[in-house]
Amino acid sequence: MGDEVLANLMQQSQVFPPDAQFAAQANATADLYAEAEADREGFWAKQAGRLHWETGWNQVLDWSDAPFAKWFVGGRLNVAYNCVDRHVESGHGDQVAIHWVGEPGDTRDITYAELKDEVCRAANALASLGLRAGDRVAIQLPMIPEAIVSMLACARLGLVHSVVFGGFSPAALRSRVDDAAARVVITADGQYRRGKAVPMKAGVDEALQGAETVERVVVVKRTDIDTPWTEGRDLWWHDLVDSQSTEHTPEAFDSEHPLFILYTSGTTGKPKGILHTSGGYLTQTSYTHHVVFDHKPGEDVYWCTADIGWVTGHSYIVYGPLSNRATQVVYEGTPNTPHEGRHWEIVQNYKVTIYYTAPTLIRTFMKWGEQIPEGYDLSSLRVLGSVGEPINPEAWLWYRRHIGDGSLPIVDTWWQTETGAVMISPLPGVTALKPGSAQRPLPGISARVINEKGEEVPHGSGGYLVLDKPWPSMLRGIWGDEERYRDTYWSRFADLGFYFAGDGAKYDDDGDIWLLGRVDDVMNVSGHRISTTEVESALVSHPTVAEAAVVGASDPTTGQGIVAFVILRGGVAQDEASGEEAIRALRDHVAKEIGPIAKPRQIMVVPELPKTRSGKIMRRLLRDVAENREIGDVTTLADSSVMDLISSGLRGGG
Ligand code: 6R9
Repeated sequence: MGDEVLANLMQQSQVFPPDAQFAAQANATADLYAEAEADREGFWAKQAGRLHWETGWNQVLDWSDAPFAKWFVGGRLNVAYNCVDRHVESGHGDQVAIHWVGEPGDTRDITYAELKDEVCRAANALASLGLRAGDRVAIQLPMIPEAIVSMLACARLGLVHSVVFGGFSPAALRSRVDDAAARVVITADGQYRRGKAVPMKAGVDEALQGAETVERVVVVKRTDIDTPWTEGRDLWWHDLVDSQSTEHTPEAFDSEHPLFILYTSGTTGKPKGILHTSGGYLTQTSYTHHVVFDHKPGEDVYWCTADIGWVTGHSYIVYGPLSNRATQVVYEGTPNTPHEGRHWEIVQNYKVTIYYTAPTLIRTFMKWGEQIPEGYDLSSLRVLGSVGEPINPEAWLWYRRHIGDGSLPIVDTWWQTETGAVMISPLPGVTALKPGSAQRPLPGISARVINEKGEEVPHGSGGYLVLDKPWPSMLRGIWGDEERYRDTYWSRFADLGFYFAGDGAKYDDDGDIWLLGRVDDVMNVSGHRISTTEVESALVSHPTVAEAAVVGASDPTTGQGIVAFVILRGGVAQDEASGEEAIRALRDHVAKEIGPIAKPRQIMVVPELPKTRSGKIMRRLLRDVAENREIGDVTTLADSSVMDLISSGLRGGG
């Protein structure tokens, strides 16, 4: 069954060959695959040539101390110089780097010349606090320009940033500050969220009580709310930074100099500080942003809707796009403030050409209805992207039809905090697209789907996704925990030396890769492996369902039983559709789409689903509901009240 489950969905899926006109101008060409295959290291060396190196490398890859990689050994560069100064020096200082849109409607356009000045001022400011290369700086900021400036100022000085998502709790911030022994924290007085100014600095103060490593807290003034203050420790950004010189000479650092730590969220236990370094990371983020999004500097207007608090924001708002001299939109707020057309209004106003978002948001847009985007001129768009979880074919097709004019390429990009940059994705203009499949490892990347024994599975079958060759932007470890690094990623297939991604995947008959979700999200029902994603896809393909989350709940007879939580589309009356009749129809629909074995044991209609800040559904919490347990830790939820809403709805509605 495990091998059959997606067959139905895959059979139905259509294939969309690239448009000839698009292909003719595309950055990517089909021969990149063969070129990289023939000489992988040579290929990456060529991509590293996209950057400015102060000193060239003498070895492309040193894998002798595997799983600890060194890329571009002996090379020296300054990451911030590559993202900012060199564009000014090449005569593009007047090009807008950032079209910033605040949630309340305030805006700022920042050119590369202005960005350079700001980054230099901030670097001088941080240096004046006594910070030295290698020191750690924690950053908890809303999506304001200072967030990007802070990251670049750190990179310029060789300081290691650790960005903590703006919505994270004081406890989550504290554990990250302690783990990295941060000397400075950069934050804001408050942030705008759904039309309201909410405090941020107060939470930081709570987090830092007794935090011994933190000497200074730098505070950006974003709102008008009252801000608690610790004299001698706290400094306003405008007092510290604005008066600094705009001159700052960037120092070149070793290619393997640490660039940032980013903690992965959503797992139980101590968060893992994923460590990334400079040369290899910037090479792969730059190259992938260029080929995967077909980005043309000076022509495109790019918009990645992620938050800088997660890896997509690091790689595809800051380092990839800026190293490629992108003009990009950065939006501070939520997609429905003040109205559900906010994103499309921004696309229309700034003539956005490349739009990169997450499936969860696409399904939210579906829920709001296509009449919302229909009210705007989206004709500037030419490439759409998706990241964060498997995109169900239904959402893919909606995205293409209602946002992409029925014709735009959609790149479904698979990667992880750990991989640093996109690993598996179609190439626009090259790949014939299949809705729901991430398709092929990018040129220069090697991935396989293998079974328990480490053997590659045949086409048409599923197994574990592994990365069998090192790549430039791979994590260099878990901060301060070498053992955990080896255990987590390299122990499962230790004999083979493969990196285990933690995702299940399968090959279709053409050898294209379909991601099936985390392996811990794979259910086992009567000995059959069924992916939560497959059942969710089937549910969402029913006209009454907007969004679905599926968990395997322990079952005395079948091992696990399938429990589904569904949000109904706007316009479908809750009581009518949650009636027995409608639920039976949904169960039958799943049986029809996948097979009777995939019929959910139980379907519950809910108003919301519990999600992390990066948009991933927290199935762990839904399993608690499905198994009638007390609900576990909710601190990594984007909105911690969601679980109350779900539980009370179920108690009320039965
Ligand atoms: C970039 C990012 C990583 C996990 C990963 C996988 C899931 C991300 C996906 C996808 C299917 C895609 N994931 N992109 N699954 N198709 N296009 O999301 O990083 O937050 O570390 O999450 O997200 O399960 O293992 P991160």
